[in-house]
Amino acid sequence: MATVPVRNDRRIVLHLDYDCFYASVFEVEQPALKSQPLAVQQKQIVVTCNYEARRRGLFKLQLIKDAKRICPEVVIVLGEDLTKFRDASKDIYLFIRSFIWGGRVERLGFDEISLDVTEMIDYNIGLLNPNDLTRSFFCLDQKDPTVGFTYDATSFHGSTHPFREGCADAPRELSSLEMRLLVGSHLMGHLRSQMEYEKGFTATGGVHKPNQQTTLVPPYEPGSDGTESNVTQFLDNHEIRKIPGIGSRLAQKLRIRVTGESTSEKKVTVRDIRLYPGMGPPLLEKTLGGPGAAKGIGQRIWGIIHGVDNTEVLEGRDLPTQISIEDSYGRGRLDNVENVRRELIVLTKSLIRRMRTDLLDKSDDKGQPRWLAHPRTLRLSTRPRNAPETDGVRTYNSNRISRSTPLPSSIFNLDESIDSLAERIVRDHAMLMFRKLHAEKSGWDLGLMNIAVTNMVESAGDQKQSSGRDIGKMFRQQESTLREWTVQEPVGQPHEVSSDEPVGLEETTEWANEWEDGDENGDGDVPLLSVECPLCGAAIPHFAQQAHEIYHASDGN
Ligand code: TTP
Ligand code: MG
Repeated sequence: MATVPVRNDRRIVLHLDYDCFYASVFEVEQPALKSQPLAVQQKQIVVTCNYEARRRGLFKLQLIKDAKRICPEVVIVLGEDLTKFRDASKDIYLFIRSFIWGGRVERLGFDEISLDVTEMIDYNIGLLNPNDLTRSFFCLDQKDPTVGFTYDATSFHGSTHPFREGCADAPRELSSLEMRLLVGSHLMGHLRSQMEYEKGFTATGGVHKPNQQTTLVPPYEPGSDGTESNVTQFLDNHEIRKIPGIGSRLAQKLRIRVTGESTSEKKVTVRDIRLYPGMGPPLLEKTLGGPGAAKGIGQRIWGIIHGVDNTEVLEGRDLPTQISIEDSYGRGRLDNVENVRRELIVLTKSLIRRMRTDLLDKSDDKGQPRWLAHPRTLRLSTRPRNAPETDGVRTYNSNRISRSTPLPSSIFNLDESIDSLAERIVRDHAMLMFRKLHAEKSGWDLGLMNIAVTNMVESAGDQKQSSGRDIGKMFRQQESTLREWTVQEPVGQPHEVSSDEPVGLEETTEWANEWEDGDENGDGDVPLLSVECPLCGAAIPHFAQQAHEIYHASDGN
């Protein structure tokens, strides 16, 4: 059998998932809602509901009409406008990040964060007094030993899996992985309580929801007597789709591999995959690899189903790497040019509004607001519907096609109204891209359109221009050399649908380091665009440009 990947046990990474996030945003605004069953509606769907509603039988992604039938007293609020969720998400993220040394705090979507707290744990392990663990002090600030909280280091904060009693009479080796996890569990407890106290939001650490935390304790390796590791015991019965990092398309390919059926809806568990004859990284690579798949996907998924994920938690950025707005359209709604143009204007207005919210620094109230970053590329993507087959069945096309063009600099003009800017950008740019994607005047029927600004370049701050050269600007001047390009996304597993899948209006702001499932979000498949450095000629992907600028600025090369 293939060997299990080696886990980096030096790291302690905490993971937080906020409870019923969109619903909580409304509850924080109006606390009276807390005691009522509350559902958040997008299109005809409950995107989330609070736990009072869940107690009465409601659940995420239920149809509104079913929710009303099951719980007629449900309070329904509209959640189409994502602004308040985005703002709350950013606020909580910055709050949590302010506690963490080294800033390795990564947002995964709106309501999940990973925190690499290794340095804080190592330091605090060093402060433990082995003779009196019950009155330990967790120091949150190396410069000020009085900042922190007291805790009992003889037992875990929250639950453990499997259940573990405190260890007062069975002291652990202080430097052991288990002790480090124990100290980490207290930090997690502190962060969760601070977040609730200061911001009004509860979160779950680990798996048991809501407002709880669980530490999966060692041993993480199988015993010499053949006993399974706690990781395997925990993961084995889970359906593969439930494992973070295995999205719907990967899960479908795995199901087909294991069941031997060309389409399969059968429940397949982690154990089914793990013990499938011949299973290991090469077979996973063969099953899941291919155009558009992440490199080394076999190795990565093999690690994940063994509970090993050594992906680094990267430092969060304050600026997104791209912003995109999309909507889905029922059959027949986007089958002529005039409707397309009208919808593009709607999307482009949202896009400009979002750019002005996320990319403008308005803190300097004396002068003009300043653009913190300039995206350089405008991208249009569409998802055409497949024509019906000869038997009349229409297969679902999950592939998007895209075209990009340099972003017109007029989009940064703050004197022009959003309405007139949007009309001009659609007329002069988006419609041209659209015609290149769909040369035929009709005969297509689009299920989705997405307009995005990508290829973000942060504006050089004053301190970074010490060499007198603004190479950020020089990079930007290369816009003219950026050629248009078309991406055909990799072919997924088409599945038959009887009606259009209900998808809400989606605004996506992508942050560096976003978890790339490679399948849920079409954007993940678009290759990174590199730009030649005007000074040294190296090909620099957009996310590395700022670091490269600093490199040149600092050594004077
Ligand atoms: P989740 O973390 O899946 O859900 P949640 O935070 O509401 O509930 P839980 O307590 O179970 O974690 O998603 C976070 C938010 O994302 C959720 O509040 C609403 C939104 N969302 C969508 O927009 N579309 C979706 O398909 C899902 C599942 C969630
Ligand atoms: Mg959540």
